[in-house]
Amino acid sequence: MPEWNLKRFFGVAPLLLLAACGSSPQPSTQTSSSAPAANLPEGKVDPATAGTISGKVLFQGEAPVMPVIDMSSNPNCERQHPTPFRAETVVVNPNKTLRNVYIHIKDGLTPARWAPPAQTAKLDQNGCVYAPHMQGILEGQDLEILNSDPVNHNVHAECQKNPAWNESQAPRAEHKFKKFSNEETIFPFTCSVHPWMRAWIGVSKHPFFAVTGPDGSFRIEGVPPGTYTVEAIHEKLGAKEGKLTVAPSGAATIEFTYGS
Ligand SMILES: [Cu+2]
Repeated sequence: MPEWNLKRFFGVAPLLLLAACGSSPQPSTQTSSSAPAANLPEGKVDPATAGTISGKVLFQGEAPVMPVIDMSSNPNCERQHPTPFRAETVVVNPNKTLRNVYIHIKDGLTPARWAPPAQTAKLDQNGCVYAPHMQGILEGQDLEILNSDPVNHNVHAECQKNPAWNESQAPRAEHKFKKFSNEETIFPFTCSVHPWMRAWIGVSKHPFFAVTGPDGSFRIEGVPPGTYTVEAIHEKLGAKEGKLTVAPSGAATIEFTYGS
């Protein structure tokens, strides 16, 4: 399971990222904070006062049954899935929580320029499925795109706040390295060869984001004390937000509830 953590910033681990494949893109949702970047102070975390934001994304009602993806048009894709692969547009975990929800601080942070981590984020194409299905990256962070498959893919970054691009990638070709300079939550990656392939990326100005995993929980470490608007964004079920206050060295919690 790919995992990106914020060790560089906070010395603690973190974020849950999961692989999958989905369908039906939604319009991008743009976050609010926008300040001229060049003159901003460098973002720093003071470990003496930093706190955490954690919580869960719940799902009420009957979990939708995702369709099995028909990969019969390409046996090299199909044979990589011994059991039928289902779309992961809406993934409800066994504990009635929702996976692949992008959570971020939408508002309330002191404007700052956060340096991207040296660590690359990764997006793989494996079994003709993008993995991870949903992830967050920082503005300016390298996104390393792999094709682990024996087939051609065509990676299409369908951004709106960043220049969109569409490039083929041959089987086990050299990895692509891409950056996104503008905050954008969230936009899809598609593949022009395999219409079922879809991943989502949230580009953040700051490192305070997470993605819910197989237990529906999330945790954001190293948060400066303050009062924040926290937003949850699901690719199909949309955005929700809530407010909370992180006390010095405090642990704030928040829950979001979606339903069918
Ligand atoms: Cu493809």
